[in-house]
Amino acid sequence: VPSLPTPDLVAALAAIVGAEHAIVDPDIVGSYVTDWTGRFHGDALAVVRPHTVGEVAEVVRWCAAHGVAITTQGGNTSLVAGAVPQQSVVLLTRGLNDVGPLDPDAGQITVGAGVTLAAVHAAVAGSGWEFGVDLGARDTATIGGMVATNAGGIRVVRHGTMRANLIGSEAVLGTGDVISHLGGLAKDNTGYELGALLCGSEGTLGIVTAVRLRLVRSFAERVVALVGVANVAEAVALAGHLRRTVDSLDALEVMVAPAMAVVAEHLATSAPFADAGAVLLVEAAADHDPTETLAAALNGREAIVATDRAGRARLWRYRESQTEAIGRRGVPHKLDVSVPLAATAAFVDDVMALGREHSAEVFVFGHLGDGNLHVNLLGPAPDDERLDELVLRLVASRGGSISAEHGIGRAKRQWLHLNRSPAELDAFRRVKAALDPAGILNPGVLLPD
Ligand code: FAD
Ligand code: 2HG
Ligand code: ZN
Repeated sequence: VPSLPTPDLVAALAAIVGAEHAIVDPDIVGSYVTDWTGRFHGDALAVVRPHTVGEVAEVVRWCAAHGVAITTQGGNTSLVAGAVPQQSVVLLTRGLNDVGPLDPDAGQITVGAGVTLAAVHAAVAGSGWEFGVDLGARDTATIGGMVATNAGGIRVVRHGTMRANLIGSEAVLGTGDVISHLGGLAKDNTGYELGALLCGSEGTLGIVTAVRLRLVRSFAERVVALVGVANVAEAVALAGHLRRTVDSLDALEVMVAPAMAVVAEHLATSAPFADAGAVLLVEAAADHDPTETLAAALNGREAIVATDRAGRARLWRYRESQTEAIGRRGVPHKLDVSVPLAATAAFVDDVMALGREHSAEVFVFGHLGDGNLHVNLLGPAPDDERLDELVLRLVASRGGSISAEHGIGRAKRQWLHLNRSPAELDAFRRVKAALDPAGILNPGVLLPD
């Protein structure tokens, strides 16, 4: 692999995508080599912006033939440094931005991989359908990146992750071959589900160029409630009760007290439920106002409730501003984990104790309905991973996953063995070798060396 863009590389990319989309200006290239948190930095040979699947395939074929690595980048909102290049060409997918049309009877839409999540929501708004996946980075994260990471977000408790909402896909494999399955049949058992394999593959098997999304019916009425509880154990118990009794449950999030305090400070407001050990954010959505159903399930607990759009958004700010609030305070180490619900309360206690022992600030929040906690550590230097290691080993020892939704990226691949057996890792490598025989797609991401 060349360490500088060679004239051959530049000329080849320019011939495929046009000179204005084959970028080697160091100032522009330099703006694509750092991750969203500012913790991880890389370097790139060039940036290439294809606008069609054909252009993507030609770029991949040229790079495979010449041993040049490609790092695919959508919105670069990865929280595990998955889109940070290392001596590679950054392939930007944002030019793959076709949208629609929406099939109103099937409840499906085909979109380009570079379309942002917010643009998908906007495209289906008012149709009676919605896209069932939503997350805080919606204005920047792309659909291709979300497939590649099998993104989760705030509606998984009702609609599942990207994998459950993907009905077909088109992608360019590491060979340059195009696989396309966008027909949108709800039932189609004709062999391997390659789209599902691409979900969570983090750009290591193929570059997703377009997807066919399954939509869910939209609901006219929504209610959001913030509920303070004494501690995480009570939060887990209440979450279970809500999942059993509220059929319109749409989101079930948690903020443990220090995380709530930091976001309240960031929003220049006081934390609701000042004495609470944790706060739940609950949303229900139905055809008829679900407030009474939710109130009955909360059974007299004190709650702050909003049904109008602005009021709901005000309550969501306590949850959705967590990432920004912590990022303003320092460069975080992000550990996105899931533990069995029964182990959640003890896990949080243990993580807090580890933080105290290592003089680190620990902020815990996340998608409690899915057993997914975001552990953010502030204090350790960007390259000091001792505390990360202790937390991830604790997760694994309690039967949890070291990555619930953000993926492995560059940040966690040294710990993948905590969750995956040698036989599984061997199977991963054989799949990789079959679909990307030259090993040019996202080397250094997901798979350990
Ligand atoms: P990138 O960051 O550009 O890339 C992510 C990975 O996918 C990389 O490995 C990249 O190489 C690969 N990739 C990108 N596009 C393609 C493609 N077309 N084909 C193949 N590989 C590709 N994540 C959640 O799951 N749930 C959340 O609730 C959530 N909330 C977030 C909130 C904030 C404020 C932020 C900053 C991030 C959040 N994330 C969340 C993480 C992030 O938004 C998701 O991982 C998202 O799926 C990344 O999309 P992206 O387009 O930015 O991908
Ligand atoms: C969220 O759920 C995101 O808000 C980001 O997944 C989590 O910042 C984080 O750690
Ligand atoms: Zn999350």
